Amino acid sequence: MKLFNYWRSSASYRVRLALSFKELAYEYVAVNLVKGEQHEGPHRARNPWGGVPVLEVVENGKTLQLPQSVAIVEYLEERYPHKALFPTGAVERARVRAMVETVNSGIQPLHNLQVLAYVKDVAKADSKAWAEHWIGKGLDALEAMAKDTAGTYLFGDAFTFADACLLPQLFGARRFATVDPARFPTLMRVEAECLKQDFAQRARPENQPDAVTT
Ligand SMILES: N[C@@H](CCC(=O)N[C@@H](CS)C(=O)NCC(=O)O)C(=O)O
Repeated sequence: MKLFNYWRSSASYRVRLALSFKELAYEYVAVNLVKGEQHEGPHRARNPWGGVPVLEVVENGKTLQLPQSVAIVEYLEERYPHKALFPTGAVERARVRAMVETVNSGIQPLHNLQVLAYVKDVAKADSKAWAEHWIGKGLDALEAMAKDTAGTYLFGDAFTFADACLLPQLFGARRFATVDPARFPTLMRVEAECLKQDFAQRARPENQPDAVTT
């Protein structure tokens, strides 16, 4: 498998966490979002939307490219069910998916690079205030949901896809806003727990080959 991704991309970080948790080997291919490589021809062919992550897999002898982190992680879960990222039980799975979507559709798209550029340059609005507003609203919702479901992790005592969305979202949030630990005590506790694990450390943005940390 090849993962086309970028060290600082939160959607890429979700997939790295899933791959690392399931102990699946992959080739890391960097797509530099700051240089705009996501919009260039070769990458557009992999993902017409023009973004990362994209997972390249071989199925029945054919090489395929899968975009969208949630679709990728659901594929990995079905293809490699060991070390499950979802609980058993329809209601339990729905609760995990609800937390995933709170991040995937309720927070991250609203502070993505292209959206912030549009808010600033076309809508002529304060993109920082915009990002802070939507991040705060989404994390408040996640904190409230987690209060009901959390054990060691966001849902019970096993790491799930919800946790693999939380870590990147907090990482992304801190680039734009102050994340007040007192406002999100459950999220902070779960994040600290996850980051004790080697698999999570391996997936962290600063530990990727294309990371720029200076
Ligand atoms: N829903 C998509 C979101 C992908 C996404 O927003 N990717 C960002 C990085 S986290 C990106 O490639 N942005 C490039 C750009 O905005 O130009 C997913 O989960 O894969």
